[in-house]
Parts: sequence; structure tokens; C-alpha cells
Amino acid sequence: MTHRTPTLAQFITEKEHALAVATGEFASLMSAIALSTKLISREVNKAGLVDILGLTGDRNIQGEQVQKLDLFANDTLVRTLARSGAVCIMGSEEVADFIPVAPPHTCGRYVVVFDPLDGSSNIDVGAPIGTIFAIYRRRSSDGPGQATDLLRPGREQVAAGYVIYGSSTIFVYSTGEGVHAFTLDPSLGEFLLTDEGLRIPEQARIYSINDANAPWWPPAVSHWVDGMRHGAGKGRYTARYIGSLVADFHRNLLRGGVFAYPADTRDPALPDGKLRLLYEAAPLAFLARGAGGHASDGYRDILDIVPDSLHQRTALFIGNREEVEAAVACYGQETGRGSSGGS
Ligand code: P6P
Repeated sequence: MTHRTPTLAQFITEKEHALAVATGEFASLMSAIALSTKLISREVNKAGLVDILGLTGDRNIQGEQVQKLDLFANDTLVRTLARSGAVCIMGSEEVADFIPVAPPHTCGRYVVVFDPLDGSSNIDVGAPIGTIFAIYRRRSSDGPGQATDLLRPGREQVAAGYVIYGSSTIFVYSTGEGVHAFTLDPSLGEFLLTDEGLRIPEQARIYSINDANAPWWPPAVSHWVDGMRHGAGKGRYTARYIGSLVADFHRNLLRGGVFAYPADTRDPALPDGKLRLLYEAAPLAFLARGAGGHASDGYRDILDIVPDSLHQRTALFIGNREEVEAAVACYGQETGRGSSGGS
């Protein structure tokens, strides 16, 4: 890295200056997210050394056991975003209800939904984990934000991104003008540009799905997986599954691949699949599209789905367009429907 390598803040400022209408509010918002993730990275990287591992003994809205780091990550993001002056309302995987930004904080023009620490069940085993975020411009005119500002289809995102806390801490985001990656230099405390204009490789080489759920997959998923194992692409693929969405997505983005968490019948409490639409599937779908890939729930483009609730779940097929569209075709054959619009 040389001093000519832009930091995340410099990169965003340069891009903002290109937008005559920029007020600096978006840059302030992204700076708040960057600061939060540096603080989270520091805690994640020392988690084994201090008493921040393990469970709090509580369960979150999802009914999942809450890790101490989950709470730290959530509280850090909520506090820092509220202070940014750029946000009017937030939604978090860790919090049941919406989080309107109210006085004494200044309400801004943006809405942020986030999964503060996805894959947290992997924290204690040293597997990569991540923060996922989506940014919308508010619909309501002023004051604290409302639900209608937040329950939006992914196509209306103005930006989305994730930070993966792994062998290094990498900040990946897009505003729709390319997907860009920045690696944290802990000695500087800065994210430095390491990939500009990331594109998912033309050919998928990886498929990523929890094979233990196969007995409960709908036939369409079994046909889809068999197509990769035994079909025309036989031998091209290898299976990789970390069990941490951000890590599986990031690997596929760089190496070419497809990730799937279908709606299966294994857990009757999760009829629509395990992953959440607003702060997991939609932001990653925005990035996948920006990198030349695609994302679907098996019938619809993830970016077209209008959420009814903050914690709504969805099936997810995401990565190389060819493999995602093959999954949609399998569902179409199963239901006798051609590939429905907006696949
Ligand atoms: P399973 C982590 O708990 C998570 O929410 C995602 O990060 C990951 O893709 C998925 O669940 C893994 O779920 O059922 O395969 O362990």
C-alpha cells in the first residue's frame, strides 16, 4: 500500500464530489458505519482474550441465543449512527422494533437496516463473521423516520455493503456504481482500497448449501443441485459451506459461485427459509447485481420483494446469474410455471 492508495473516506468523498448534489451527509453516514465496524473488528479480534465470548443468556427476536459480541456490535452501530446526523430510522436484526432517531439527535435523510454481527454462532470457533447493511433515502419528509421509510424493496437501496471479520477485515460496498473493497490496516486504523469495480467471475466454480438439509429440500432444490453435480457442468464445481453468510458470499464474489438457503420443511418455524430479507438478502442482492450476478427467492428477484415486516425471512439463491436462473427454472418446472417475471 502506498500513500496513493485512497482510504474509504477519501474514496467516498471523491465519488461524492462527482455528484453535484452531494451534501456530505452520505459521507458522514458511511464514516459512522466504518467507525462502528472498526470498533467491532477490534472486539472480534480480541474476543478470545477477554470475557466477551459466549452467550448473554438472552434470546433475540429471532429466538436465537444472543452472543455478547452481537450486543456489542448492535449497540455500537445504533449509537454511532444516531450521532451521525444522517439517519432518521434504523432496523437491526437484534432489535424487535424499528429504532427511530429522535432528539437530542439530529434526524437525517437516510434509513439504515443492518445485521450487526451475522454468523455469530461461528464466533467461538474462529470462523469469519460479518456486518451487513442496507441504506435507503427516507420517504417521509421530516422528523423521526417511520415504518414506511424502512419497509422498502431492495431495488430502492441507495447503497449496501458488508464488513467481513476474517483473516483480515474487509469493507465491501456499492452505491450502484460498481462494487468496491477496502482492507483495514490496523496500524493506521484506516480501510484502504484493495479492489475497485469487483465483478463476479464469469463461471461459477463453487456451490454453497447446507447439504444436511437435503431430506427437507423441495424437489426443485434437489434437481438444481443434481444439475450441478451430474449435469453439463459436472466436475466444474466444488462444494464449500462455512455457515456464515457473509463469508460464503464474499468467497463466491471473488471466486465465482452460488449460495443457497432455500425454504425447506426441516424447521416448521421457518417456512420461508432462515435468512432475512431486509438486512441480509436484499443488501447482498444489491451487491451481487452490481458485480454482474443475481439473486432470487426461487421465483422473484430478491430486489423486487416488498417486505411486510422488519424481520421477514426469505429463501435465497445468490451469485452467478446462470446458476441462480437455473434454480428459478427448477422451481418453474416444479410448479408448472415458466420462469416467472423478475426471476
Ligand atoms: P445453517 C448464521 O447463523 C446464518 O444466519 C447465516 O450467516 C448462515 O448462512 C446461516 O445462518 C447458516 O445456517 O442452518 O446452515 O447453520
